[in-house]
Amino acid sequence: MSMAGRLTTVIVGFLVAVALIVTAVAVFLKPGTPGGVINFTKTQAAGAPVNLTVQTVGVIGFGPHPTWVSYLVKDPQGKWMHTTDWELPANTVVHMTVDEYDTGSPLRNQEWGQIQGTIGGYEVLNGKKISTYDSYTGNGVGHTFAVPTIGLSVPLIGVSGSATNQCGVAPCHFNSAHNIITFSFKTPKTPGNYPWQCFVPCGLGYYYGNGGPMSTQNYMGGFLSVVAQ
Ligand SMILES: [Cu+2]
Repeated sequence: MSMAGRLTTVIVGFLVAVALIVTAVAVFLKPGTPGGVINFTKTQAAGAPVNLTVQTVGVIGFGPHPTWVSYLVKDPQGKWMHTTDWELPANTVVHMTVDEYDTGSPLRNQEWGQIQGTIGGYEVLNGKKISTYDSYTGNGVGHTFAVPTIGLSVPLIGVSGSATNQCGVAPCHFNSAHNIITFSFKTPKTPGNYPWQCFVPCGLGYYYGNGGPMSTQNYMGGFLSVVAQ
């Protein structure tokens, strides 16, 4: 092969490699589309705690309802997925982290400001333990993470509405205004589908705020699919 031919082969090979890498990175960064269940039962030894990381966003920015509020979840490979059905082992501690990117407001029902059903009865808000949150102070509450059948209810504190670095398209990252909320809870002993939801009527533009994302799978509610170990 001539020098020019070899050079062309090397350049074409290099460009193909770059294109493959760029595509792989783009696919990884783009959130997964809804559907199916994200399985958290295989990433740790039986009986070991599960680490579950989710984010709440004020505007999802893509898909059939780009203006809706939503939850996203980080799958065991570290990719953000737009799926709210999570498979978890029964009778197991879940260490949950919520990256909260939405603004908040005073709660219609102050009961939702109580942290209930977590191990120790508290959540950790940006490194500080709290057992209740007065939504008339600070930035108010954006959403709650609640599993009524196991008595779990955790307020997710909003970010400042005047922050200039609001997240516009999910998945959001720490360069946007956010709060980090952590807490732990134990999954039930009995396998089954346990519904979880947000109780803050955050479906803006819908009747009493309870339509749209509040009543649609993969936005403000989903299931803990609890399976035997
Ligand atoms: Cu909500």
